Amino acid sequence: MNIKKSGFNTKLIHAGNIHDQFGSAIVPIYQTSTFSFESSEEGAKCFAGESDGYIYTRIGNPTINALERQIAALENGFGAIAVSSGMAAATTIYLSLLSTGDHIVSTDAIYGPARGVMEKQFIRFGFQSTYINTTNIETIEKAIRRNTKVIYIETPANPTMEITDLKAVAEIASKHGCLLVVDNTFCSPYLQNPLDLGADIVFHSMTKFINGHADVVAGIIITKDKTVYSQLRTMMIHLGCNMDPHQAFLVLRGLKTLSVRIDRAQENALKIAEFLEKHPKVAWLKYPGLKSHPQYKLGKQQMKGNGSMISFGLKTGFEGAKKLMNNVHLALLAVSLGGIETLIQHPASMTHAKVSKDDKQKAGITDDLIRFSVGIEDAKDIIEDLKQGLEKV
Ligand code: LCS
Repeated sequence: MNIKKSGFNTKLIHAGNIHDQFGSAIVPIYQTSTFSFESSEEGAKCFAGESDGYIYTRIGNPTINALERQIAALENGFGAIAVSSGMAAATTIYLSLLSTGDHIVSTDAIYGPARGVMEKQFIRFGFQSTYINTTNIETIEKAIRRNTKVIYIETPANPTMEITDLKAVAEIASKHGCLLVVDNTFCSPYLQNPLDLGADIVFHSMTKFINGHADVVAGIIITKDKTVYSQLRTMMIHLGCNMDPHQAFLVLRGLKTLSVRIDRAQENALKIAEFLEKHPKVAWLKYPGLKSHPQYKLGKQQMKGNGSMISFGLKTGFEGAKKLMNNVHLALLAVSLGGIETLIQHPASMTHAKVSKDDKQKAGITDDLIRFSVGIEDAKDIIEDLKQGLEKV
């Protein structure tokens, strides 16, 4: 059977599998740091790239490679590089694609540290960055400079839920000779495939939907072509931000149920978004599944589902948000997202706390914004929890 031609769910169950001497149904954990060679000649061939035998786990490992093959298949990419976290994916990409004096244009409302590392750390290496609202395509084109090498998009954006038109940005990137990088964490490969829309590189914090069980921190980068793949893999090996085999095993296990988890979570999310939007204490709400979302139509075109992330604000602002967060019991007051459990958090004081007040304001990360990651519990219980919490506001 040609797994590349099979459906998404079949790929989820079978794409990464290996055929070992025991007929293992599931990819085992090859918990070894190094691999022995049959002979010195064979060892030399492995190092010369003339044999694909394993050498050392930082460079490659059967459990990790199984996960890489599987995610590359799900994103329709040439290959994938598993790394220790989503931030390791972002920094490996920055360090691989940028040299001193190069410039990047990026979505302003991205995961806080992915912006912070550029503006506060990599500025020392001469990397330049401009953060803008990428929902406005003209703004992107205006921000491009002679030295712009990369356009970096997060859609839907964390935490504003704004959606950027990937096809339109891909056209601009290609016109200006830039590489398009997309952080696809909020969708997972089940809901959005940026490489099919023209992106060059996609990455995920697998800590979120892909693993989905709030027990692993991990990341992965997928590329459309071989040259960029080799460049990124070499950087990962040199930085040493490889994944661990046990981590890969857990992600492989979580991944198998990606579609059933997301189907359930987004079914819940729609009910919760409808409940919140009608609630008299709610001032505004952004959820891609509701017509009130400013890019509702675009979301329907480029995403295969609405996802399970909601952002909203109360009429009582930050004071009300604090009261709600302190009075929900089922939803955990915690950062992270995309897991089986419902989470609530306050981006302005938590995930995006280090973004300056001014930049937060410009990016729409307002003080009243509450981010809600809907889990797979019963929707009625999550709604009941919110209802009683809102009564205390
Ligand atoms: N990209 C996005 C969109 C994220 O939401 C995160 C983490 C990362 C990259 C970084 O991934 P990590 O290194 O944590 O695996 N987002 C978090 C959040 O919103 N709350 O806690 C972590």
